[in-house]
Amino acid sequence: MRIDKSRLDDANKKDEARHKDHFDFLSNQLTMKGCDVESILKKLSDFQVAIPSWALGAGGTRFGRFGFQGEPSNLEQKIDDVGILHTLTKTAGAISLHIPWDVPKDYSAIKELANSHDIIFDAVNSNTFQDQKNAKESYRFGSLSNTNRSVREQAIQHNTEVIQIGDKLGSKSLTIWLADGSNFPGQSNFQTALQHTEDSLKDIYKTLPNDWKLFIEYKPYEPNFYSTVIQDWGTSFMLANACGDKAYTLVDLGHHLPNTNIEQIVSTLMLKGKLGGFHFNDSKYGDDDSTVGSVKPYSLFLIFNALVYGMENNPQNPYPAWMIDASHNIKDPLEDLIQSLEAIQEAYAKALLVDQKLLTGAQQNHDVVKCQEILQDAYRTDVRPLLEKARLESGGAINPINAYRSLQVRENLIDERGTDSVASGL
Ligand code: LRH
Ligand code: MN
Ligand code: MN
Repeated sequence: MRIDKSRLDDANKKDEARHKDHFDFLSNQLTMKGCDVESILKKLSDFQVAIPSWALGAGGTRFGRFGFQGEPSNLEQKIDDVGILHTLTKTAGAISLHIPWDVPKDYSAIKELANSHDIIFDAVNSNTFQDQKNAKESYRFGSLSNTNRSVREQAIQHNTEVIQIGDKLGSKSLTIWLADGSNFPGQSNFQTALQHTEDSLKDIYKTLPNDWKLFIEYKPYEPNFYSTVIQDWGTSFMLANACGDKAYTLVDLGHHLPNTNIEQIVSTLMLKGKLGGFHFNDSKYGDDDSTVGSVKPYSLFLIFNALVYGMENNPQNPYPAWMIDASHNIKDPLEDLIQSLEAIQEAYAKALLVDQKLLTGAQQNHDVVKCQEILQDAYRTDVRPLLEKARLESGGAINPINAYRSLQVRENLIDERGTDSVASGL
């Protein structure tokens, strides 16, 4: 289904007067403080976040999965769903595919479909954490780190095939996340596992087209519960350096032990020009993959403050690839993604309000109180009217959740796809 522009305009009419009132008030306040509102609006509309093809259906846990009616059951329907998100939010202009969950059958038809929704193909993701049908070797004891050469070769080969698939779609990056590790002390030799991983990554890197990037994702635990080969940003950074200039670290917000200072990691990586990609989600305990900003919105703001600083001051770092990596066990996945997109834009807008010059001055004067005041003044500002304005000017919805509900998008999807469609993925 596609959202009809005139119906969206009608939905917006209900919110228009309130929006104008709120925006005018905020815009005056910000202008009086010396903010350039127009430039903030432009940055907000330019900010696009890729939607992972695996987040469009209901996720699950090892204890069970509760399906969601009207889920997309093929790649075409997933792209249509991202189209819906993009029409409403104007922030979801890209999709990220996981291979082999979402291998296109007809490449030109898929590209045409994505194009018709104004969607591009962001990073492609390889999967060596599950055994694939008819595969010769098993990843039970690891993939790129496996002690068995033919398992490593199969995993390397899979990654080069993923690059070829991405290349046909216009993707420009490959994300590798390895589940490799061990479950029990003594099971694996840390040095051998790391060396094999580095050698395998270098083999994959050799096959990367010149204008591509390789993103190396890290994670401290799960599915392995004793050790993970690429457990932290330092290991990823080291491996990226060993591969070369086109290799970068990818930060997934859920892949840190509790209370890790992620904004500091972001700053270090950007200073060294090695922050390549970003996976947004939120968590209370571990890799919970909850809605972005639902648990720790202040942390998200502090991370964005580091990102904005890096984007403005670190020309050595490429513009990062943004993606949501979340899973929705009980919510409507599309509503959840709309909430995530809103939280991302909100944290970004707040970070853009931080007066960096004033902050640097306060830091140099060791005025600790002032430093905190500057950050919290930005954080406490209700920036939602800015988001509404940016969306409205790009042709989206003033309030995407309200529009989604009043246009009965889910009901229409259920009519089209039925009540028991099932999405592929986790
Ligand atoms: C691992 C991860 C990684 C995978 C995705 C499905 O936890 O974050 O990015 O590709 O989840
Ligand atoms: Mn991830
Ligand atoms: Mn994860």
